[in-house]
Amino acid sequence: DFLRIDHVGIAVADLDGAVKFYAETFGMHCVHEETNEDQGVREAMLAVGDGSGPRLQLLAPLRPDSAIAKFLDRAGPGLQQLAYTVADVEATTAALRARGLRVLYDTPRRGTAGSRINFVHPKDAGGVLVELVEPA
Ligand code: V0V
Repeated sequence: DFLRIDHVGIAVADLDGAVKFYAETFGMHCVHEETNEDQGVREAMLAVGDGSGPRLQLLAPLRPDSAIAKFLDRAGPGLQQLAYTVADVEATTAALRARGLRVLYDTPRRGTAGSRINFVHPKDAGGVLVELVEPA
């Protein structure tokens, strides 16, 4: 089951520049930064307000063949994904597959801060790349 919105992911070309823009323009600060070689991203998590709600994830590509680099080439910077917190990523994957949706990985991969993640193909979810996040 989907428990809540975990984060909203935004593709950016320049991570440091984007973090600075969000801080200076919207007063949001970075609470976590990490490089994920498997996903080919450098990412920053920003808290909104008191940080109790969903976060904003800024995603910059590490390499030209990464999902974020392809997204930037095709669509330019902007909203790339909507991520939901789930209790059990394998169970949610099985339930969505049973409903005929394509979930990308056979085995969950490593996401932010040791979470386990998977993705629903955007063509099977109304044009939205849906990420499933089981927190560490
Ligand atoms: C592609 N499409 C999208 C989209 N990416 N639509 C909405 N939102 C997106 N983000 C559309 C695209 O416009 C094409 O539509 C069609 O999908 C192409 O599908 P495809 O040929 O199967 O695939 P690609 O090569 O465009 O790749 C799309 C997928 C790829 C979703 C398969 O981006 C992927 O594997 N994403 C999962 C991994 C990821 O996004 N990692 C970065 C975040 P038309 O033109 O045919 O109509 S890492 C992360 O979130 C972490 C670490 C974390 O949260 O912990």
